[in-house]
Amino acid sequence: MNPSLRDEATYEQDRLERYVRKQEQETGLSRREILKKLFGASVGLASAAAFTGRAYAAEPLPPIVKPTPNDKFITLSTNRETRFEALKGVGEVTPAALFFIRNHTTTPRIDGATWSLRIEGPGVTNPRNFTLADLEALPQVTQTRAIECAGNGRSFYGSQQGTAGSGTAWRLGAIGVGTWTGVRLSTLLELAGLKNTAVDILPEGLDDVFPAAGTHVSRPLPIERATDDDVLVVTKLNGETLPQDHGYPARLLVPGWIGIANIKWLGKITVAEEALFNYFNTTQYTFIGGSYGPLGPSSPVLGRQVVKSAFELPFPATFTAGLKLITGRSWSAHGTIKRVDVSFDEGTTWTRAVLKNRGNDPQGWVEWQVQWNAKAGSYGLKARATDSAGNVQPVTTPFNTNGYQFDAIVRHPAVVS
Ligand SMILES: Nc1nc2c(c(=O)[nH]1)N[C@H]1C(S)=C(S)[C@@H](COP(=O)(O)O)O[C@H]1N2
Ligand SMILES: [Mo]
Repeated sequence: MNPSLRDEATYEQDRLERYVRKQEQETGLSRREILKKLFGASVGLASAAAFTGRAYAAEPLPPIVKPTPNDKFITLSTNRETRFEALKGVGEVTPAALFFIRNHTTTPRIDGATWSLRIEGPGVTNPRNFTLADLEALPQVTQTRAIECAGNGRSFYGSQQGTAGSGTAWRLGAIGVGTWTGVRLSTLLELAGLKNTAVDILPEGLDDVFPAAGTHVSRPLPIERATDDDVLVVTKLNGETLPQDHGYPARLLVPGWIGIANIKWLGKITVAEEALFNYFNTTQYTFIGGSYGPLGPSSPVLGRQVVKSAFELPFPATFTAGLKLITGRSWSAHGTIKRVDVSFDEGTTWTRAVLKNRGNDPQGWVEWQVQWNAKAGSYGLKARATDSAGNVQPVTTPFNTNGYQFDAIVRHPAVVS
């Protein structure tokens, strides 16, 4: 893997190149024609690089609306990673101000008063629009659940396993646990006359077309999952209006599934009577490369997330010698966390951590703590979680090209002086 692919801009460029090559093969169109289809005639046609550059240069809006100060967030191109040390002492629910942001392009500025969500397609008999007032008049459900990027932990493929995955180089802060309020998607689908022949839905965001995909951000979702009781169209985060950066006026919430399933700024949901494929469940968000082989019809598509743990410490951490109360969080999309073990000696010996909110929400996380008598030296701190389904964090995660779902135990460097 070319290490420069870890840089976001290079990565987007690489994705665009891959898209263009695939289109050349599939459609027989020339590079020039494909780029023209993607970007229109007004943009120079020299190279994909020129397009990406121009597209960003011409964009007048900052990609993110809310303040993301450096002591709380790490800036990664159009994205913001929550610093885990900023979560120390804040409780189970991530405040909106600290919630990580993953934007493929730019937060759109949408007027909730004129906005509506369209549900249409061959899989419904009664295509219709829902305004914000329509949504708020329907029965409301509130649940505390995580949203976590599929690439959370990606940087550790490179730093721990020596094979960098391509994409945003997150450490472990591409996760937030919110208390979300909204309407069951199944309620909306029923009102739109859901047919029993429906197979997949395609929820689409109102943010800009993502150049590498040639479409709006949109991730196909099987109707079986879409109609589960925990899948919501949410309009509130932590009891407040959904913040602009997190999907205002409405976003999808698909608990336990990779972040991309939780489409922000929902504009349209198409219900299809066939399986749907686009960039977001083929080129991206599938397991390819390494032992998975090249992209093809049998490439595994990502769905449910994995088990992870993180220390609420700066990375790397520094201490003065003495007795320390070390805190962290663990989470699993497969249930609750039953047990967390922490090692201060590179995994030779382990201490069982005390879990704070035992019986934590499924697909939320558990806060834990453990005492450490820190003596001068350099250390690798490790935390290993076990969930209610019996999943234990492994020592390594098999490589995949796009660096998804790194669930291995992370070595957190620490220096005690
Ligand atoms: N419309 C739209 N929805 C989107 C995205 C996006 O760029 N556009 N990013 C997805 C990804 S990859 C993730 S991880 C989550 C991030 O949600 P957050 O920014 O609210 O934390 O939103 C998902 N939904
Ligand atoms: Mo993501």
